[in-house]
Amino acid sequence: MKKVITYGTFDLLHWGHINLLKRAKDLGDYLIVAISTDEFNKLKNKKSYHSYENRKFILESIKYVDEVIPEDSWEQKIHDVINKKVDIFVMGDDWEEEFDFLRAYCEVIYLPRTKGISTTKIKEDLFTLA
Ligand code: C2G
Repeated sequence: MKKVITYGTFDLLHWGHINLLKRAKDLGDYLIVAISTDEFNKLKNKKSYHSYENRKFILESIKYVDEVIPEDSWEQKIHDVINKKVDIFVMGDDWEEEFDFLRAYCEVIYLPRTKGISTTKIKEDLFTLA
């Protein structure tokens, strides 16, 4: 069984996220998503609209996702890859090269980001619509 892992906040879930999750799952048989906790979001200077619990609940309902774990530090990735016996680490290419150190432990694939949508764009568009 080929195991894939990816990390993110996944706030205000949109089709760009789904496109990432679908392509990540298509690379293997089992997809783990490490979703940023509210505390870790602070370290990323991100404030998500949905709480960790609700973002986890939403992600667990997606057919491409097999397991959701918390992401609460930058340092956990090697631990996760080893302990979860991950074969492929996947991220959108806005993170290109950032996680190449993981190549010592698993395959690293950066997938093209989906153009025209982002959580920031949703917030901005709604603000102007209000
Ligand atoms: N993404 C995408 N296309 C978009 C928007 C997002 O492919 N239009 C991808 C991102 O590249 C990322 C994933 O969807 O791989 C989740 O995006 P975010 O929730 O914004 O994740 P981020 O805050 O970048 O967190 O340790 C890694 C970090 O936790 C990544």
